Amino acid sequence: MGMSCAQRCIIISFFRRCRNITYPANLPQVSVVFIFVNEAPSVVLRSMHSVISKTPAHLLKEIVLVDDHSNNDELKEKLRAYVDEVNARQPGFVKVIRHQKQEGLIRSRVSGWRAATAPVVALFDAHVEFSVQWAEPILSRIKEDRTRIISPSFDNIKYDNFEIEEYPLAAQGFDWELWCRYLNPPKEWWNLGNTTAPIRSPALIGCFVVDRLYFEEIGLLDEGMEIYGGENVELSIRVWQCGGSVEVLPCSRLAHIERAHKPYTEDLTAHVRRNALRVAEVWMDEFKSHVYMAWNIPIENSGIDIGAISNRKALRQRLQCKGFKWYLHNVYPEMRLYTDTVAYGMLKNVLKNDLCLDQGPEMDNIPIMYICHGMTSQNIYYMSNQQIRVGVLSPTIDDNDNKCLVDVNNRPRLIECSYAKAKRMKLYWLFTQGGSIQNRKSKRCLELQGSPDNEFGFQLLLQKCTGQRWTISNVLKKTSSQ
Ligand SMILES: *[C@@H]1O[C@H](CO)[C@@H](O)[C@H](O)[C@H]1NC(C)=O
Ligand SMILES: *[C@@H]1O[C@H](CO)[C@@H](O)[C@H](O)[C@H]1NC(C)=O
Ligand SMILES: [Mn+2]
Repeated sequence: MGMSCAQRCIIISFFRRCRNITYPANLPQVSVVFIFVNEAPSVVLRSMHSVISKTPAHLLKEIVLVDDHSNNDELKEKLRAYVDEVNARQPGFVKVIRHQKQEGLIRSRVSGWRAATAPVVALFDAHVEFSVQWAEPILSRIKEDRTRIISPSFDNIKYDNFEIEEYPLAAQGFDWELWCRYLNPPKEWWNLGNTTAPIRSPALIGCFVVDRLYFEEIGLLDEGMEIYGGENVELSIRVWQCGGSVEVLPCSRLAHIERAHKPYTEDLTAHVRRNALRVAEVWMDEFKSHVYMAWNIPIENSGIDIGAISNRKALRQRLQCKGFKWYLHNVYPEMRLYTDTVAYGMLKNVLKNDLCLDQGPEMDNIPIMYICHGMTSQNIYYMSNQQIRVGVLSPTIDDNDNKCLVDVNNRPRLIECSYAKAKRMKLYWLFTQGGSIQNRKSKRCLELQGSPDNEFGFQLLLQKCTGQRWTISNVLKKTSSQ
């Protein structure tokens, strides 16, 4: 991530201003929980050293280490030696929880919380480095209002050389697959002209600090989630919809190693997807379709077992939470909505059922037919305004717009929808399930030319309609070509 001079200047000046803020003397104590599985021992030790040296001793009640069933013996030995040494000076200061079987990140966070005893609990990864005064701003915000859940501002520690790379100030959010992402801080925050002011945040990217008892009242984390992902989004939506708030503090900085390989499994995608569907089903009301659309899976009979969600639904009922529409409108207005989707999924020509319309090489803007794999380059969305959108669902208004299929001089091309619309290009298509795809203005049809014997021999083209037919995986409402 590159950074302009302007951003560097902001960082330098807010550090100076942050140092100038004084915090109340009687702040609540914090328990810092580190979760890990097969982390390098030096990295866990570094995180512990760092929190001890950067937190005033009277504020740091204890450190809780949660080892989610690591199979690394060196890790166990080295940690034991260090923990014994610290505890010899300060009995009980470091608590170690070892899971007898792997519980995943989500239940590991909850077991760290269960072991914690301070009024405030910080739930962090074990590959972080703290900066001076990371704790004071957070503890004073929570002391003022215990329903605030708080994230420090993140910098990156490069995993290969441990250099710290400063990141610009950001709020935290997610896309429609519910992967987390950084967001530009909201307009109201910029308008304050105070770079040390708290940044209202739609979500948390993962590490957070919370009042210990409030966290329980609000329902901890969704322990029905497995392995990794989605829990941070679920917590954030829940806290907002049920009366609390989430914020990022510019004056509390944490550097975090963005690892090349996450633990647990090679590919976390299936776990994130399952957990995301739980969030969609419990919290997102009529907008849950967006999560299914983004993952390109059917809403009914998705074939994915998301486990029981009745407890989480009962929690929502008990806490009398607001709806997701309220959240989108009031907390995450940057999110793009796709409520006018008519059909979505993979788009196939009946001539050749194993090829799918695909956005092709990212920079080309030329759609192709490619072996069906169902990943985001083959996400197709047919909208009620008769646009055909191709590729990943653009999550927020600050991201590039979606690409639309356009007839450009008789050739199929992909062009940003808003641009194509502004330039009055040919971006509207008549289509019903199992029918042709015909451009409304040029009257040409999207068709294949080539031999069915050679799977790569097919060309995608626009031509005088010969009656070729197309199907899309999921139809949401009755398709209309009026
Ligand atoms: C720091 O605080 C002092 C006294 O409150 C004030 O005079 C000074 O301008 C402040 N400095 C900055 C950089 O904000
Ligand atoms: C800026 O925000 C900080 C942190 O909330 C606050 O202490 C300070 O008073 C604010 N400064 C101004 C000029 O409002
Ligand atoms: Mn991490």
